[in-house]
Amino acid sequence: MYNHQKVEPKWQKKWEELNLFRAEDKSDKEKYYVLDMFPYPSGAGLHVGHPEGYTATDIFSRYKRMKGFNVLHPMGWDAFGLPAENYAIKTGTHPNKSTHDNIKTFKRQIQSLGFSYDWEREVATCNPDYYKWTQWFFLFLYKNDLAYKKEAPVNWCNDCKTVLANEQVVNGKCERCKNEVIQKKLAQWFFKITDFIEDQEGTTGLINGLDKIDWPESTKAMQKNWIGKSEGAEMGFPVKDSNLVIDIYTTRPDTLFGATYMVLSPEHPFIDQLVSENQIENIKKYQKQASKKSDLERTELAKDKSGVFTGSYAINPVNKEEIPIWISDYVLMSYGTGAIMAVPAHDQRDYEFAKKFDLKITEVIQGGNISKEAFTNIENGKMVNSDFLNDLKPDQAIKKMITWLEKQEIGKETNNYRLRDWLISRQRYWGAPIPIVYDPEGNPHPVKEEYLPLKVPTDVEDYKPEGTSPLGNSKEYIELAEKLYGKGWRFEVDTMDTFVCSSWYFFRYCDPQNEKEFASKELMEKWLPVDTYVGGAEHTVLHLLYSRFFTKALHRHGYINFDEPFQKLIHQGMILGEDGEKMSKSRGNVINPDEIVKKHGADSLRLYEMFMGPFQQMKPWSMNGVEGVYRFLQKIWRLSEKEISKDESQTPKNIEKLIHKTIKKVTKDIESFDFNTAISQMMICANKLGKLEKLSQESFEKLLIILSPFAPHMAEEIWERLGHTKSICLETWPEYSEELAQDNEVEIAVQINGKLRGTLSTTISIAQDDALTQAKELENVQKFLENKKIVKEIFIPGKIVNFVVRSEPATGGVA
Ligand code: ANZ
Repeated sequence: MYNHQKVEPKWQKKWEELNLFRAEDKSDKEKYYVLDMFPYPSGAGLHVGHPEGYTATDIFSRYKRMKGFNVLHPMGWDAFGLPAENYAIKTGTHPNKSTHDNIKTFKRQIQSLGFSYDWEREVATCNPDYYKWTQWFFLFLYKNDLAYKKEAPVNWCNDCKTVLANEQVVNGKCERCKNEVIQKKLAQWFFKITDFIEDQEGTTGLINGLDKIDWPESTKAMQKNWIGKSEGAEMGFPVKDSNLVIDIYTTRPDTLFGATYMVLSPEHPFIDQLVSENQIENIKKYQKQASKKSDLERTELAKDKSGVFTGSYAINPVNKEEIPIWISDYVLMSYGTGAIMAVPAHDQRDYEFAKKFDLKITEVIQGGNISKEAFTNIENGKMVNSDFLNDLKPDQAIKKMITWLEKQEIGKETNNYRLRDWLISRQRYWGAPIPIVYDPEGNPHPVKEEYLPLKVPTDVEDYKPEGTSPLGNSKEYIELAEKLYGKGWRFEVDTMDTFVCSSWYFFRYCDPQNEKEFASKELMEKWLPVDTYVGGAEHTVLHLLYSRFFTKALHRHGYINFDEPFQKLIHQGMILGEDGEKMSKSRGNVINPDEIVKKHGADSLRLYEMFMGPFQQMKPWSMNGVEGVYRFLQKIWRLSEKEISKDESQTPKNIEKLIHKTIKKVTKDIESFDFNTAISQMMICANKLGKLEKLSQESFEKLLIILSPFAPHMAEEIWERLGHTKSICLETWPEYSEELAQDNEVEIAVQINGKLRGTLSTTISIAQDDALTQAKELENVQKFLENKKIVKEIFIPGKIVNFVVRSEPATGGVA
């Protein structure tokens, strides 16, 4: 009997002793970097979703090593973050302790699955020797004018008591705790990610870079959409009886003749100068109301329009018409210029606003019915009431108008983006401190590099943030600042968003012990970019965008010679509970991997997770499925107990063909991450081998080698029993012969008058005569041909034989 509880730890220990999975910095072999998204070591331990991705990359890494590559396959911990603090608040355990306890549990669980990580490269983002370099990155960006502090309305979560990046607000709610996010004005630190949207100084931008990487199209589309490039024009509208000029951004300069009023965002800086005496009260009241709403609420299409007239007018530069200037919350200060020209005939929001406040509507594109609604279809229609644009199509008119604006020097072609700079300061304890120090006048200065790491102070007892960071309560921190810089100097008390820590960990794996640099140029350029990156799809606009930004910043400043971090990206599909619902504690449908490992073994868990369905699709857990792969492994074990012959010439031809076919299928399927079909092919193969009296050693060993990335413990154990003294991991991946792997066995249906009467197992190339003869010999077919006359014989190669028959006239009498 195979005893997984004994065999699995035995091999895990051996692999570690032999250091088999170490990535060699110096090696003649071609490099290959296989990366997992490193986990956040939560208190709940590993769930079955983790091993899904990790098994896939493990199979792939083991396969690549056997194919002769020098594989870098590391693992680490994304270890700063809110839950550790919340846990500390609840239990009084210091976040450092609980985090390291959790890491220990995670590591034990991961190791119990036999993954082939190079543990010498392990990193944890909460360790000072790691976050020293996170702080270095902050300074690198700061010194290159890519990090700045700014007072701005920010997203504030009242539950987490911290600000959030735009990417962390989902439908107006906090991505983590689902609490409503409100707007607050605070001075915060930002990274200039927007500086990398377009190509610049030889570095491909965040948009164009997507064209050169092999990522799921849906993920690329989501990033593009998040960046939200919009092409249009910026132009100035002079204010009547004033020398103010209001700049607006529009994607539809073609509609300028239809601009019948203007709208400013309630936060627009010109408002005080525009508002007439009698409107001051109304405007103030309106501004106050608007400040309480989130951008999402304000821009909702369906919302009832509201606004106030300022009392001032602007001049439409193209027809010199005087148009009223309003304020309304549907115009955001954070987009474009914070002001718009309103074209009610061709923009639905403007239309509703104009209807509500009885403002003029001028049609400039013919084709709709503007007495009912705005005509927004840009493709069908022709310009009217637009002087030099008349009769043009809108897209032609856009170009012509831009030329006109540029010639008059009142406007120019401009792009706008939805992407904002990345807000990275957090008012929390358990994160990398921002390496900034303020002089007694309050001016910021970068902390000197020699003082890094600026450590998380240990004397903070109250982790609960009350709007300002808990680091502000540390005496230790104040003393250190005064010791290093002098009286009255204070460190910044905010910490960095944990996504900063995870934006560069794949660099550190290349050179994890380096004390002088975050990683040497030489080693980064040796290992990177990551060849295959596997992880969930939930980070499309967070981690995956931020990592690209960091890579591009390093590239622009000469640190590395590549500007995309992840060449190929694959998302695993989510594993649901047995009830088909998302696994959650409250539903009670969570599967604990430890229990599976104990009862069925790590190999069974690995195999099952790869067999349960297509890797990239969502799929429900099934305990029966686990039993199924468990039985398959038992079958493999029983094969090893059969008589095994070294005489290869005894192997039947069809078995030789089957082995080649299996190698081919498994090879191709691993390359394309179609692990489930690779496993079913190995199952077919094992079933056929199980029917033989005797196995040929060579055939069986080939099957074992290709099974070994999937079920490495059992493969090793059998390998050893077959008399090998070196690990199966050191074997070369078997080759297959294309000719032998050809699937040329077919089943031909034999019909009589279109009814199935038998099947013929034969080769695809069988000649018509032979097929007909063999078909007639089938017992059941003979029965139906009795006393019949064949009037027609039909043969479709590889598919069908059909006999059209008629009853024989009764025989007997002499004609
Ligand atoms: C005139 C116009 C006429 C517009 C028309 C649209 C249709 P995207 O595609 O998202 O970039 N806009 C500009 N700045 C705004 C702001 N700060 N808040 C709210 N709306 C703003 O949208 C650009 C369009 O959104 C701009 O083009 C402007 O309205 C509006 F038939 O200008 B348009």
